[in-house]
Amino acid sequence: MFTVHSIIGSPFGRAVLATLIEKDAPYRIQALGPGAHRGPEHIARHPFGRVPAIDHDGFQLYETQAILRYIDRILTEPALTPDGAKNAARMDQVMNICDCYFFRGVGNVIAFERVVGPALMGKTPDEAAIAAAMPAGKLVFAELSKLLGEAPYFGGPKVSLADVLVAPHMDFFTGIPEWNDLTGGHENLQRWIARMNERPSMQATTWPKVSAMAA
Ligand SMILES: N[C@@H](CCC(=O)N[C@@H](CS)C(=O)NCC(=O)O)C(=O)O
Repeated sequence: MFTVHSIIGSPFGRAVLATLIEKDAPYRIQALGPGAHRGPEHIARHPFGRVPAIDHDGFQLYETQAILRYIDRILTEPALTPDGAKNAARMDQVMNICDCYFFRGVGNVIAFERVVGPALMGKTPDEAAIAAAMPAGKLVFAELSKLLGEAPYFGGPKVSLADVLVAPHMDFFTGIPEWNDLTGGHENLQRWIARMNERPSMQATTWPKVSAMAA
């Protein structure tokens, strides 16, 4: 049994849940209340005060990429790491782009201001912050589109950890006014997120579904 400590709405937390669902693994969500990720109980689990963190039969782990790779190593079917060094390297590259350039500076500004802040804190979007983040967003979307090319998934013909990590971040953007500007000319990304959103792992981990599971 995997226990996933997360905040409802966290795209990293959603990536862990989606990976567990792709593997048909048993899990439960331990949702943290407002501010609890900075409280002593969670800091003991994750000294940097972030989510997600998992507990797997007493083994504790934080950092989403490490968690996804751990799950893929211990539950080997279906494999979520591509065969072949080049496709595996593309998967790794896209996962790092997600963490270093997509979430940081783009997702945590634009998706936060448009979706997460209003939903969780009743915040009014900071339009100036969104506008300032758009050049970085356009670069990230252009690069992801280039790396995806005509392949169905970032690691090639089969879904991989890269897709499961990026999709929850990208999904926030599909319903916001910036979507067309960010994906204009990158129709392969639009097709890719539609393909990902058809997967049971994404359908089972929408914000309302995770809220209901955590209740
Ligand atoms: N590198 C971390 C990033 C996790 C992260 O930034 N999570 C966000 C939620 S999506 C968080 O915990 N935010 C709370 C905060 O920054 O106070 C990972 O991959 O797990």
